[in-house]
Amino acid sequence: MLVCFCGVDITGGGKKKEVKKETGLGLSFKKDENFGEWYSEVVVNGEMIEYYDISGCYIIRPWAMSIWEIMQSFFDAEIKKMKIKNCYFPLFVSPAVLEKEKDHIEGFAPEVAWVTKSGQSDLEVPIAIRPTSETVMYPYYSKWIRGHRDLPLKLNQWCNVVRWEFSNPTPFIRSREFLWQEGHTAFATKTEADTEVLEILELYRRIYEEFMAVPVIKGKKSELEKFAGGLYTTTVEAFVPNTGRGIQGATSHCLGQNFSNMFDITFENEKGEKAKAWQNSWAYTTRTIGVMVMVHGDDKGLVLPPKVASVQVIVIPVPYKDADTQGIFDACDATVESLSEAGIRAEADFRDNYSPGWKYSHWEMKGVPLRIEIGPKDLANNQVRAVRRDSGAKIDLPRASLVEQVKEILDKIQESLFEAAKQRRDACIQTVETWDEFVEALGQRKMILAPWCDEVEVEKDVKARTKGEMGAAKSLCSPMEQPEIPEDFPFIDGAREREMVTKTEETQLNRLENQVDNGGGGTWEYLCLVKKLKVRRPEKVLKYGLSLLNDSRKRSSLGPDEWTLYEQVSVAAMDCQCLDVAKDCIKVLQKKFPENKRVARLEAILLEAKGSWSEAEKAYTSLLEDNPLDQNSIAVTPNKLIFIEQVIHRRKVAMAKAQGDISGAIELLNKYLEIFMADHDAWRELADIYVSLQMYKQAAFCYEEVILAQPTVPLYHLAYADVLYTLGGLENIQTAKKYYASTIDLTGGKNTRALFGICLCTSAIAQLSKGRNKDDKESPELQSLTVTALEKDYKNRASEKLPLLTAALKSLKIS
Ligand code: 87F
Repeated sequence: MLVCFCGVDITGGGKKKEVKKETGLGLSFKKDENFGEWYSEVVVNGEMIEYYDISGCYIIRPWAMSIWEIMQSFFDAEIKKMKIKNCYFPLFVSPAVLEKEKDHIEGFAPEVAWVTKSGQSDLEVPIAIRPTSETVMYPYYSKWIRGHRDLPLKLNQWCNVVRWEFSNPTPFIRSREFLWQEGHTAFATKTEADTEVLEILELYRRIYEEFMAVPVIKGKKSELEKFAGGLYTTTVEAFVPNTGRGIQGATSHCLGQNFSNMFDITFENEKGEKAKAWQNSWAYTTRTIGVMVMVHGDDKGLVLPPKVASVQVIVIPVPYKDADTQGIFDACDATVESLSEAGIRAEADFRDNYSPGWKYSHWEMKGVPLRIEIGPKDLANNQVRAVRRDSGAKIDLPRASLVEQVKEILDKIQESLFEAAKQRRDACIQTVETWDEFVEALGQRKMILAPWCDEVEVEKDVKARTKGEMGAAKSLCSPMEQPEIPEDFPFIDGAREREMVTKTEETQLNRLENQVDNGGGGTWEYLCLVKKLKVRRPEKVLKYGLSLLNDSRKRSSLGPDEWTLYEQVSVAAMDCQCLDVAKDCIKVLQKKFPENKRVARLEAILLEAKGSWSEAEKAYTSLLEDNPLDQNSIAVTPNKLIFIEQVIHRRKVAMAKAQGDISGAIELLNKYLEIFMADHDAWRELADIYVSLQMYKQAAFCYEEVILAQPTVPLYHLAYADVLYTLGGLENIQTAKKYYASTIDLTGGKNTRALFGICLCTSAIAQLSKGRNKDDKESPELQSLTVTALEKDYKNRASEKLPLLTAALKSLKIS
């Protein structure tokens, strides 16, 4: 998977500007010289924005509002086709509901604006102004959704929201109040929600590409950058070449069941069971307009794509002293009329206090796509002169075919604005393979496509490492359309667990595997798929990979992929203990890439596989020495960007474990964790080792770290609770009980082991707190609730074992 990266934080000119009276004489800043100032000037002189006396708030003038309305009509009609209905919820949020969502609001809290007074008197309870409407709407979703027939519930509202931004306000791009549409939908199934997320994302792409003529990349946000309250976030990302920054265009989130949990949005399904709704939310804002201005504007001012321009054609009379002024004016009128009749938005500028030259600059500043000039010569020749705003090209058009030709030109302008913007953007995309290339591209203000693993810690680390002049790098998205990876020697990290494989992928894999097994061809595709999906098929890879490598004609037809295959086969061979084959493959790679660290690592793994422990250790150590921590030490793989030391340290741990050297493994892991504290996998591994050695105290400490890093994985809560319970003691058992409870919470009430854990804890606490003060004691209601839940679970899933449970509970003295 490749991911788009770029420096963070798009900057326009935010400060309140010394606003000049508009003279029509042009801009005082050039786009390429002072982009921020240019932007502020262009939105003001183009009559889109007026600055206001509250920082971060702007007046949207009709010239910009009409663009918003055009997009609004498009989007509104499209969502209505999807049976989404408009509604309007209040602007104000009570603190009580806001609090309900506090976990995800937490990071946003400083941006929430509050009303604290009416007149001179303080309000009894301050009320918040909506920064987004989840908390406003979802309590009513909970009320309105009862049964499966109430679903789907699909609402949208067009409104304003307030987010008290502190960083550099910029008109349209980052303002404290902005306009948006926010869609909030609820479904009975995840599949329906997933489908809608993408349908909406496609509409957002169309807004940018078809209306704003701005190319965007559709993709999925990383775990770090997604909306924390949701399950996953999809996005359209635009790019502003002048700043070298990507900019989030619009987002469509699948919220999963997080909010239905929080707000109790449940329904009775067809089977009569209680189920939680699956929710989405999605929004685009007036930022669209700012991005469009940034992408297309030039040193003469705005450049509007015809599809969103409220005036597509401006007709300007050019009378000379002795010319037939009335004739020219009439021709202008007639031109506007025939264009308007054909549905083209045309106007004439008859003002007599401005010269034609002044008017040219004025309408250029406002970005009108096409100017039509009509002077005496045009009148005589029964033609008009058309001038394109985007290219400045001048074309004489016979009046007889005016409408068709203007239509055609407007279409061409729309198209070429998009094409030109795409070319400029594409020229700024850089695919990188190494950390050095990454840093270099970042310095050149490129949008970077980098191999990526989507691990929060790695992204945080990339951010930390790139802090500096350019602004730390953050990921924009993982594009949905993945380019071919142009690597001549990709690297497979065999040590990693495989990623999730979807049902479709699995079907495809099995189909291809059958085909290859039955001699139906497709060997190379099969090997590629195995690699792509990171599934383990060492025997097959070995068999079919070797069949390709041993056939010199087939092998050479692979081109640079030959090396990939050698590597894939060598890893598979080691997995199958065919060490001679592995050795041969690695030899070929050594010859081709003599200094390559990845090959060196393969050699080290081979030594390890052969049981040459001390040599392997030496090899790893020398790899580590070549790669001191503070140097550029990110290793790039086709699928992930990871730190080579990290890989090697972990490898050394694996080696110690394989040798049965458990205390060595513990020592290595502890050392490793001193450096890579955020590697929760390593904490988990260490915890498991401690549990196997019955060193529960140490294990508990490790699980605390694991849970800190991944607070929503029920398995870790359960493991931690088990360890604490085993440790014993009132305090530990009380904590254990909390963690059993959170396991139940996180699994939606479906964890029998945790339910039983609660019973155990309850019983133990009752024993341990005999004679203690009341607070330490267990409430009988909680006991009976858990017992009931457990019994219900047994009844549903293994009713024949119910007597066993009853007996067990009895022995615990809690039934
Ligand atoms: C600022 C203040 C308070 C973003 C905020 O993207 C809360 C928030 O929840 C907040 N800034 N967000 C995330 C908004 C998520 C989501 N809401 C509905 C969307 C689409 C529309």
